[in-house]
Amino acid sequence: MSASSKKATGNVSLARRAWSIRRHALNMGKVQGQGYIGQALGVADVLAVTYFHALNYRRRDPEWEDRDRFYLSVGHYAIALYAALIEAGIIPESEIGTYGMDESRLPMSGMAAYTPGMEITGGSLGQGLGIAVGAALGLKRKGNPAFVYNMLSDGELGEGSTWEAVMSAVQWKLDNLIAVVDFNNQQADGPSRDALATEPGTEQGKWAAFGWHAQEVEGNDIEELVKAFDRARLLSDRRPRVIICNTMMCKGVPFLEEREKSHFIRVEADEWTKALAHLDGEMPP
Ligand SMILES: Cc1ncc(C[n+]2csc(CCOP(=O)(O)OP(=O)(O)O)c2C)c(N)n1
Ligand SMILES: [Mg+2]
Repeated sequence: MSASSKKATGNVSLARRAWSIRRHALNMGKVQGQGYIGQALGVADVLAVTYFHALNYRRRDPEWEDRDRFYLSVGHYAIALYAALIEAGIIPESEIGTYGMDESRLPMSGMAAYTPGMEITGGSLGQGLGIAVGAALGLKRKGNPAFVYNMLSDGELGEGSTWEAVMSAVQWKLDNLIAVVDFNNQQADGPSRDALATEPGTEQGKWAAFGWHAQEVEGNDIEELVKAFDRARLLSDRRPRVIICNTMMCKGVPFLEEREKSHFIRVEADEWTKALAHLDGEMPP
């Protein structure tokens, strides 16, 4: 792990951060008995590296002008982002019990106006990267050194608007833009690769062919993620960058990992207890 990641995480390891993100997500899911828990468990390692290694932000001043922006395109991943924002100290842990309730700042589908640290309202899939392109261009023109990170899902790679944004980012030489794809190979109806195949070639090859600096990594391997995030940030050419993260839905809770379909899951009351007990038994140092 690099020195900068130690600075960002204090004495807490990134593995422990990811573990806590999973735990916060399960505790929120438990409130409603259902939700997009598979995504939160799957992307927890990526979010730990994002929030505790890569992003520059101020916990007590989430709107600090020079902060790096993190744009979540996938509104239904809100539970994952809330878990990261709770771990980052931007949302108090005491709000977990309000998840999905009327008047809560943590609605099941993310709303930027409700939640500190949630920069955009995603959910209409395929819009996030276009918003990120506009923001990256605006920051550049203002001379602001911040980076824009956009987390998008593999399902969003089937949207034409995503590829318009991909081309625009190259046109504008947005070297302050980093796309992070959560490639869990799942969509609402089944595997993404069955919905719109990438062949011939690979996902990485496709982004590279459009002119992006493209990396593909094991998205549940923290060391690999740290290296890829560092490389994306420190690159000295003027291309936008993408990190395609191959993740496993429900990662970290074996009996949920085995489920064939995890887009939206219902979990019995005793299973939440079982899932949390499993995590408790695996707490990293
Ligand atoms: C433009 C648009 N079309 C359709 C939907 C409905 N929808 C919500 S989630 C989802 C699945 C998209 O794939 P992905 O984000 O990869 O799903 P996951 O990995 O979370 O299962 C769809 C089609 C939407 N929100 N926006
Ligand atoms: Mg998916």
